[in-house]
Amino acid sequence: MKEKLEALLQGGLSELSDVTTEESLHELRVKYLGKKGLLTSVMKGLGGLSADERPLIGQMANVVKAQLEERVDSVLQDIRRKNKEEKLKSERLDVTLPGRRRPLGTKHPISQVIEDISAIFAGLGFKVAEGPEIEMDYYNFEALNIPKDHPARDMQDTFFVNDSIVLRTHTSPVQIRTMLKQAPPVRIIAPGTVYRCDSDATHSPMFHQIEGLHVDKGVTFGDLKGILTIFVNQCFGSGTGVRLRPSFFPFTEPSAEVDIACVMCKGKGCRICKNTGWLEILGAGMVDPEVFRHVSYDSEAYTGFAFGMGIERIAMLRYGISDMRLLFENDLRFLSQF
Ligand code: 2NL
Repeated sequence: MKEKLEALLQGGLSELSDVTTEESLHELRVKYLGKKGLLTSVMKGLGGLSADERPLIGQMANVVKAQLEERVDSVLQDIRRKNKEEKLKSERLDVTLPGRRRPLGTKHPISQVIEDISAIFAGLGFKVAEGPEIEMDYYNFEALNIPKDHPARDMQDTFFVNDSIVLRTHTSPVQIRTMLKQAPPVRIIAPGTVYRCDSDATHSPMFHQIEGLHVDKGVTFGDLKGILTIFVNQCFGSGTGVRLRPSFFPFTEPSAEVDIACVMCKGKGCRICKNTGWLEILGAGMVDPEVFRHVSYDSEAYTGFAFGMGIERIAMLRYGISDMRLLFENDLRFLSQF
């Protein structure tokens, strides 16, 4: 029995030295020290021993048991320590690594141009005014002296919500609303989205405009020309040529169309300016007394100038964009260039 116990101890110790997991350690403990384990089955032989051998072997069995238990405990500590070390190693985190950068967005070229133009006019004392995009026919047409038989009033050109409500076709109704709310002097610009029932390579059914209005005592056509010249020089570069041509709008009298020297060829003539050397960028004029009558301004006491320009056209000239549709497709390859 002594030999059996010794063999059991050696076998146990050697098996324990190869154990690497808590599960297999548990299996070994059961195999050697469990209720139906190897040590128990050796102990069952105690009954067959003589009275003087029994205590000696019994004591020896207790020592073997204690040694195996001690070893099981220390192997368990080793396994747990090793597992913890590995876990810490695999979860190691370098807090000094730089973070992942999110790509930054950019402003849409239309927004950029609206902001830049607004800033130029802010410097000239103009306040920004806004109004609804769904507008009364009265503010969009009637108050602006646009007669009932005018082509702009046709279903072909205007989006009608119903008989008396339209999607605004220009931002002029914002200025009408402003004049109805406040007495002169008025010095505002009205940037915003407008709608026309038209869609092809050069027309979008939704586009953007900035209009300006200045009403006070003694405002002249010379003031209009002065303000527009300053604007053109700040927007397209100082020294940019400006010319006014006579024109007609129902809401201004006299009216003019404003050209700038071609930004591409500087007036020499090219494809962009169709060899004229000039680019039309806005319309303007002195506010028609009929408009003042609709907002109850005294046209004997007050005069005013107004102007309007399309943002898309200015953005295209400024950034060299050839097709207006690019501005509305929201293709990031295009938009991220600005
Ligand atoms: C153009 C021409 C223009 C106006 C807009 C205006 C507004 C009021 C009274 C009088 Cl409330 N006029 N606006 C005046 C002249 C021209 O726009 O070609 N726009 C793209």
